[in-house]
Amino acid sequence: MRRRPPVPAAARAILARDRLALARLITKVENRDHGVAPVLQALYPHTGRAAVIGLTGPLGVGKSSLVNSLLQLLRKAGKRVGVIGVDPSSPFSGGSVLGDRIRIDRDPADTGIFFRSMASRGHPGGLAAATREVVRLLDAFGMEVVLLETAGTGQVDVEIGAVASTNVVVLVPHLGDEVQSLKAGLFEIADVFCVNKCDLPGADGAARYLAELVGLTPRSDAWRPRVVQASTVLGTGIDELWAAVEAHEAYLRTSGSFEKGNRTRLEAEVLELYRERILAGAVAQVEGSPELRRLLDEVEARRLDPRAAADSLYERNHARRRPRS
Ligand SMILES: Nc1nc2c(ncn2[C@@H]2O[C@H](COP(=O)(O)OP(=O)(O)O)[C@@H](O)[C@H]2O)c(=O)[nH]1
Ligand SMILES: [Mg+2]
Repeated sequence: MRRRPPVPAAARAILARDRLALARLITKVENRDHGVAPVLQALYPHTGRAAVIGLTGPLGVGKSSLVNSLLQLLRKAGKRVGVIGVDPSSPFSGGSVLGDRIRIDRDPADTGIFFRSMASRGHPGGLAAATREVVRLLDAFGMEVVLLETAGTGQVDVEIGAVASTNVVVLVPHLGDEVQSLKAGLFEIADVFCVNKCDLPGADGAARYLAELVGLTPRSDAWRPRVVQASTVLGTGIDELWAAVEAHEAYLRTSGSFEKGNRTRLEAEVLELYRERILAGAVAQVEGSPELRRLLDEVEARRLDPRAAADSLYERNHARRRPRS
């Protein structure tokens, strides 16, 4: 048997609920610093307990507000909660989805809450991998629930949706353009629909429309997505929303779907990490090489187009052992 390597200090700090250590490790994970590998390895046996709940939907529907409302509810129930905001909308500033427009009402001394925003820039294809690792850090830290907010741009939501075991798709009464986002794959990932802002007119109609759509759309499992109405302004429907999330989590456990989904998630993660390593290695292999410089000279002189240059690099460096057809 392989001897277990010693547990790194940073991993011990996470298990001891050291918030500063958690923040530092998250930064390393975000930067795809491979140095965290031994820490993640040591923490892995301490993970798998947190419920990971995604909230997604178009910008401005009230996801952050709902996260805030759910936080109050969960904290009252004594649950420790981690929140991750994944923000594809501000690629340049790396600004946060959480805690800027919507004030989170939290007691700074409350150690049962941890927030983090992650910008989606700088994760070429690896955003889900980074998010999964951050979730795992929060899980090892002892968070019982991790809420994952993504800011509604279709592909990113679907990608991040694959990280959560239950996904809430948030919409508002006047569906309008948002029906488009349902077409962009959000409908398929929804386990629960939340019609937020039900203090505005039209909520009943939107909920009925969604329920009808749910009834018409076949799913690969036996879960029938629930449709709930909520208003963070009135404070209504938050209990129902959480009850619907818990019902789905319970369904996953009793039906065996959790294990199946978990295996799918783990497969996606391993493959994504594999892709990330291959990419990094393959690019590093040619970066700054005389061959690349020579090709660039050709491209610059317009004797070769960029795509042909990339093809040439690929052919010479990575396709050698493949039999030619
Ligand atoms: N009328 C109404 N407005 C809400 C409700 N929940 C959130 N809002 C408002 O909707 C806007 C966007 O909320 P936010 O939580 O940032 O949405 P996000 O972009 O989906 O995270 C803010 O101005 C909120 O005050 C609600 O239940 N009713
Ligand atoms: Mg938000």
